Amino acid sequence: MSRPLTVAAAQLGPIAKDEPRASAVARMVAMMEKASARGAALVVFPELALTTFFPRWFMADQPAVDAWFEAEMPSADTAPLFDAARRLGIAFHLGYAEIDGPHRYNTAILVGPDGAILSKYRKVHLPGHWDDEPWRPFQHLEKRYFERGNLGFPVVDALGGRIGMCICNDRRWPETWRLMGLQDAELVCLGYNTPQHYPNAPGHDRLQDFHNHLSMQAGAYQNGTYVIGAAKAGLEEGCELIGGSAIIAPTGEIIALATTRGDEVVVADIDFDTCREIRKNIFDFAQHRQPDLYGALVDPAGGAIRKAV
Ligand code: ING
Repeated sequence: MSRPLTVAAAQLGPIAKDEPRASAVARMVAMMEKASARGAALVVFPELALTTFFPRWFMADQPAVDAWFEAEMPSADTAPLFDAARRLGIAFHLGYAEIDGPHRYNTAILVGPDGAILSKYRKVHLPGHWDDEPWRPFQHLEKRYFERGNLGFPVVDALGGRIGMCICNDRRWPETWRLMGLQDAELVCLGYNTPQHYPNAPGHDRLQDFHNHLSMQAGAYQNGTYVIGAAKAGLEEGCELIGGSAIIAPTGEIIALATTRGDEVVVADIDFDTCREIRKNIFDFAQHRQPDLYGALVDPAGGAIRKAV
């Protein structure tokens, strides 16, 4: 049998520091309408999609930091997204900065076509640094502003398939993908804000787009899952962010690709059953994995295997 679904990646162009949430939300609703008109039943938005990528600035004052976070979801500013979901009968994935009591997370949610929150994920692999490093043309203070996610990597039954989520830097770590693959994920939704220039590796500017797709395509292929990756892209407050939003098949092939660095919707028809072509062959986990030999992968010491070599 086949389990078809039409899906969309909704890439956002730059969001200015002083752009109100309502403006970003209006842009996203317009893209939901475009995606719906093209038959999409799910739209994936970027990481921290409601505001500019604020971790690029050092802020000592916690109230100034908290102004970039959402204390409730939905709120008056974000309710139009949930209203559009119900009006259009379309699900969406949204990345945002979450306050949960004394805790702060880089969060993503999956919302159903009835506006119900079906799943929540909090970013586990937080890149960047903790303290003010003014030598950088722009900083990356996710380790300062967010706590490590505490919800694991949930995979839920939704829209006829098994859907997982991750966020940005998570996609670079194979553990992210395998933890969802072990839960039989058939679609992974993710958003990202990835600067073209990475101050720690100035020679890597030319590699950012390649590493973006390499990470998502490898994750898709090695776990037999579709991937929808949506960028916040373009020149945002002086920082050039890559685009390359893409929809990727379980074979690792890119089946839809954004070609601009602005607001852009790309759509593809998927079939969750296609995942079986991978997961019942070269990546049949039950047949071929050797987990009794993988202990070093979760050894907190980490270095044990080096001593063994
Ligand atoms: N952004 C970047 C990412 O992982 C980064 C951080 C860029 C890490 C380049 C390493 C190299 O795509 C976020 N938000 O994680």
